[in-house]
Amino acid sequence: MKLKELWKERQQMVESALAGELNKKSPIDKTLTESMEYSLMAGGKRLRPVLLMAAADALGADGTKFLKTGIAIEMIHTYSLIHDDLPAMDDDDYRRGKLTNHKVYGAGMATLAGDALLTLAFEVMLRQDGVDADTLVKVVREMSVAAGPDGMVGGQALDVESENKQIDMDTMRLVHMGKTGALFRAAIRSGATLAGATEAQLAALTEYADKFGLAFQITDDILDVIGDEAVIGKPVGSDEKNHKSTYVTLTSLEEAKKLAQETADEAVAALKDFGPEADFLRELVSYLVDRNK
Ligand code: GRG
Repeated sequence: MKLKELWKERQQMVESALAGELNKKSPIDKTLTESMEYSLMAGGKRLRPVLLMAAADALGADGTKFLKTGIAIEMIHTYSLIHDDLPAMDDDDYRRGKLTNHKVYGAGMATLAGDALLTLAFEVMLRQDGVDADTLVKVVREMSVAAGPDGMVGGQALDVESENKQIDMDTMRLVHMGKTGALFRAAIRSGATLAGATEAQLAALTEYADKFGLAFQITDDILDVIGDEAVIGKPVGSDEKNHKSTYVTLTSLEEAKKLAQETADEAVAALKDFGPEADFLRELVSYLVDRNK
């Protein structure tokens, strides 16, 4: 099956499984459920669950068996977006093409919707069937470390502290490794762990994940600039919303494009010992670097 078809098929599985989790609830508070559903079902790319399943596929397993863990990581990701958009953080009005959660439900309810998605994610994860308890504990640990102070929240905190400051490349890398990289890494390592990866396979897939995260971030920075130039004619490096340092502002547009391609090639090279079962992972990283939104 071609990349786009497989991605679409898996995305649809994620959509149904997420909807199923929310429908099951007979909630204490209906508005909270609505607010969670509003952001969760707002049509993200579902990249993290798709990666989780693809990592398991790469080891010859059927990745769809691990859909439950996939939707759990999507819940963690959605929580982070809701909180990132809050007035106390980025104060954004739009996300995934819709008004942000706090614009619709208020900052208090949006905070709670994020909290609820984060905690629900761990309960859902523990309902992953077909794996032994030791494996499940490893996955839960992987996810908690990735989402917490040594991962996503740590990266976000460093980002908040770096606002309106000139930061160097090392600090920016630390921000991205936490904010963006940690969940990609957890998605791929969890999929691999669920599928029974050996130490060597896990190490290779971790290398792929880290290169994937970096290539994704550099591309995001490039698209930010290209989008601004195309839409409002701003010159490169002039996005002063938060005086943010990006791969483009710290190097140049050309350098950033080169780095994104090199990093994507390194991600593919990390999979050299895998067979055709890993083709989806190989194609996905190239597709993301070449994307235009
Ligand atoms: C509030 C704890 C906390 C963390 C926030 C995710 C995040 C950290 C901030 C969002 C801002 C941002 C642009 C982060 C960098 C990359 C990123 C996570 C982009 C969004 O991911 P996609 O493209 O989004 O997978 P969709 O909507 O497709 O799911």
